[in-house]
Amino acid sequence: MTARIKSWTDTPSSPRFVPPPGAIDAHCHVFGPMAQFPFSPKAKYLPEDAGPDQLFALRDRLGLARNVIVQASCHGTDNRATVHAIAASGGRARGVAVVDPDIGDAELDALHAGGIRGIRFNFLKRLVDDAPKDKFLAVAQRIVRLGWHVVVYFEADILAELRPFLDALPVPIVVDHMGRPDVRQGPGGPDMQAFRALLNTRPDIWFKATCPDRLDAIKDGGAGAPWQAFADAVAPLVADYPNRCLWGTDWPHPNMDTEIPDDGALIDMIPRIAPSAALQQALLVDNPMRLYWPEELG
Ligand code: 0GY
Repeated sequence: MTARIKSWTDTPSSPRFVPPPGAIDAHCHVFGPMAQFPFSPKAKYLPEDAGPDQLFALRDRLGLARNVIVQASCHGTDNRATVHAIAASGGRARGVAVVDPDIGDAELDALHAGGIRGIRFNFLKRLVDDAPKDKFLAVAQRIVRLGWHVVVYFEADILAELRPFLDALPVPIVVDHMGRPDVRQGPGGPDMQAFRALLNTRPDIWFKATCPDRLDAIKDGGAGAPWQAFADAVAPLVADYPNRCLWGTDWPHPNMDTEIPDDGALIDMIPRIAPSAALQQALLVDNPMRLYWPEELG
């Protein structure tokens, strides 16, 4: 393994946009600290420590209220760092785990008690060695009783191949970064059309309108911030599916060792994909509350 990567900035700009009260960062991670929570031997990248104190300081600085911490691939199926961060949040974080599909029911119950509300299936070959669909389906059956959902991370070029698997999932589905469409194709491009077709297959598929920095990167031919291609492609999706979208920073931006995004600029993207107060309230508060803190909604 090579040197540890630092993928975030310590000096984000101060955003102009003020999120509504109760706004939730529904896609972020923690790394370590490594001395306490070692990374997986199978990790494909080795990050510097990015622990809960840093995450919650950023939350406050950006005007956010809560976090949904998604287990990052560098921690494999050892969810201790994620659960530790949730415990440190004083009720202001919940999480999504990555589990060995053979996990026992008692361990699932313990994760629930620790604030986990979903499991993540990662199909990116650069991040994981294998993604066994049959085992994923079996463990998905076993989280039905907990009221959890699955978070699925895939790239647009395998969406067609994944459709039977997604159709068979017995719980709600949240798609990371909209399945990584090529936003430069525009809002009506083939990737967005395919993703909309997926959303139209069932009403319980949600998406994260996240990562302009990944999907509209300068190195891939994008203009960089202000990420206009992302705004053009994603705003219509949020407008058409206002009750199924989530938003997050993706801090500490795993693997973004070049073009590290400015978290303040990510906050200022929000009104460009959700221009009205009603859309902002749905994207940032009401939708993630329904998935992660439903008991508070009565
Ligand atoms: C993301 C994206 C990435 C990494 C991970 O678990 C992870 O390591 O999710 C990526 O490299 O695209 O959502 O954090």
